[in-house]
Amino acid sequence: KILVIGACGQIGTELTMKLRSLYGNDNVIGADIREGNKELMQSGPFEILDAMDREKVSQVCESQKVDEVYLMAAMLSATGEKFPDKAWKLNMDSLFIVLDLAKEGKIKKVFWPSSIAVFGPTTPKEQTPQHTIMEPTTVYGISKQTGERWCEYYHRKYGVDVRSIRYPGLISWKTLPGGGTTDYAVEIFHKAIKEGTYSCFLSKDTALPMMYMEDAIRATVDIMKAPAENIKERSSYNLSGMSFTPQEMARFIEKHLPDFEITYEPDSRQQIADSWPSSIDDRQARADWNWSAAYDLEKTVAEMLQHLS
Ligand code: VAH
Repeated sequence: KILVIGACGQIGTELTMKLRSLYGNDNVIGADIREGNKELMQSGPFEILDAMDREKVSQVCESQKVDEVYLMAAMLSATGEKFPDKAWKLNMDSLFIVLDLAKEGKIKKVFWPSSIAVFGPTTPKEQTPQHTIMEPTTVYGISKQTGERWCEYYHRKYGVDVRSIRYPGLISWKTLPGGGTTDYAVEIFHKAIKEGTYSCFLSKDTALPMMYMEDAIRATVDIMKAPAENIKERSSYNLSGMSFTPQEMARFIEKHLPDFEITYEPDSRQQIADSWPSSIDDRQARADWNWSAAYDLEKTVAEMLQHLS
């Protein structure tokens, strides 16, 4: 059985639905601190679960015969800067709980999401390499960098089969983002359709690595399906979808909605975005488990507007 912890989140919701369609609704248990949307709640088993509750997580895995855990619960970059201690505790406690279950042989395989947030202002910004300087400046980034080190340690020392992807900013029409710095790339569509205008909290030329959710979900399923011997990176894999600025995204939206107006009012999230890369080199993921992105900016904008209109 598969357990998705954080099943009601931006990635978790779509990931749970995809896994249910692939492996059978009853074989994928969704779990989160609160209930999710109707589609998620009605399509398969669900548990109210605190990702930091070691006893309860262990009890759910045992009673439901879980052998794979996707740990999608986390506090993201922007919210993490408001509640540093909570972000560190949630992001790290939950990871140790799941890694320990694997170490004790209670589960067989773990997926754990990392992020481009592991990179910092001293990291090369263009085509950021798989192995490079990482001096993250957000609590979220520090927790993801540390988590990567622990995943590699548990794999090397205890043979834990944990796999990880450094997600870029993710864009979905089915789910809303939760407290990230890249959330503008989703909010902009909702505002463009409802109000015809959007005040962007990043400056017009802030280029960031981004990815359409369908690509991110496919990558997650693929890395977990790959033979263990192909997964050479046991910290986390760079993954690249597209790279664009708010202005470039606005231009593509204007092609569909000619009257759309964007203004720029950078807030505290600008400093976070400025510390991150503009584009990512994902050659190793392509080589090791046959990854390749399918969505570019034009296709993403068309799909988002089509589904949200
Ligand atoms: C955030 N969307 O903004 C998340 C992600 C790459 C960014 O980690 O914090």
